[in-house]
Amino acid sequence: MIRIASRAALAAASVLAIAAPALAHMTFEIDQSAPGETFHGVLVLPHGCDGAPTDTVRVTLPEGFGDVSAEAKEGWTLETPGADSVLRQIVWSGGSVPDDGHETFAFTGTFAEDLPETDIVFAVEQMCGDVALGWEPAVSLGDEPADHGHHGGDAITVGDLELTGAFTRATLPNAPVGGGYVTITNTGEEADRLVSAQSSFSPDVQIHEMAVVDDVMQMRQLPEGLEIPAGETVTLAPGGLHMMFMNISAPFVQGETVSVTLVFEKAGPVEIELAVQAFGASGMDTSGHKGH
Ligand SMILES: [Cu+2]
Repeated sequence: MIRIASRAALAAASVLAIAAPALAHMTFEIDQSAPGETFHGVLVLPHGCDGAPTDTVRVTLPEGFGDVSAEAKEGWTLETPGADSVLRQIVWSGGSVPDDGHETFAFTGTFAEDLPETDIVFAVEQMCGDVALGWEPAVSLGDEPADHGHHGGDAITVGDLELTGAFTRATLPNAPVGGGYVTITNTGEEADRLVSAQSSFSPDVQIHEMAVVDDVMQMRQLPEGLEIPAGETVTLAPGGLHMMFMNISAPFVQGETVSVTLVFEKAGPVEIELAVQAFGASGMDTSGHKGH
């Protein structure tokens, strides 16, 4: 079904776009709402997929978000869910946003009256050909601002290393792989190195980077591990460096945790708990992997 948003909504989106800062992450222009309220969501593309232009933006709507319409964009095909659709997604496809273009994608809907006053996450998939990036912009339905930090609990310290914000994302029932993300700060005088990782969820947890090969961004294993330079912070995050749980033994379920032991050359082993966030982008976990 194709729907065209009102002229007023388009104008509002354009005005907001001018004020948009260059974002490192995809967030909503306005991320505050409340149960029972109508929400106008304006997403700003932070960048393309490491150089490649964006050709599809797919928003998976959370439970309790209804009466949805979306802004039609010239040069793009727009699909919005019908009233009885099982798959509740808004998809803009067939267009092109260059890597340095901060284009906006806007939609409107209403949050149900009975939703809790917490953060509501919209899973957004940004596709550039075969490559996908996953984003989880959140809207706060309470008094607290929406949390974009993926806080997975308190900081864990091992040797000179401090680990914070450990998380992963829920996987689909038959997904073969899952990702893992954490921020590692080296407060010491010497470089350390993440050499391996082990988890009961996977027989083979690898350390991956994103790299452009023949103009296509791919994930690839870092066989030598990952250096954590002295005095610096290294962030494993969707779209960049990450742990990759190969052949996972069970799906990652939102709200649960996945424990993993990271082994550092100098600091030694440390077990951390990855908080499982909402399902993000299935394409990111598979389409970027060539040769697994
Ligand atoms: Cu990977």
